[in-house]
Amino acid sequence: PEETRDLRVDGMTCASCVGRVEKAVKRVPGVLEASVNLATGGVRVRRLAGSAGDVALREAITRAGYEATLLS
Ligand code: 9UX
Repeated sequence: PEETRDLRVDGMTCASCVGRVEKAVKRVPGVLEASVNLATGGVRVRRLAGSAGDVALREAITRAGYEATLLS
């Protein structure tokens, strides 16, 4: 089964930021899809249930140079 996580990402200001964040999150094992909403500063992640941990998601975004907060 799949599950969805929403995170807020601070520091994204342009389309390249969106690409960086999506690419970074998609590289986390178990992640199926990552889509950023630049207007809201959110990223919705679809992943295999019980795969990538929330910490791994946050760290991937942090390593890409942005601040991430898990919302749900
Ligand atoms: Mo362009 Mo977005 O440098 O940080 S990638 S504003």
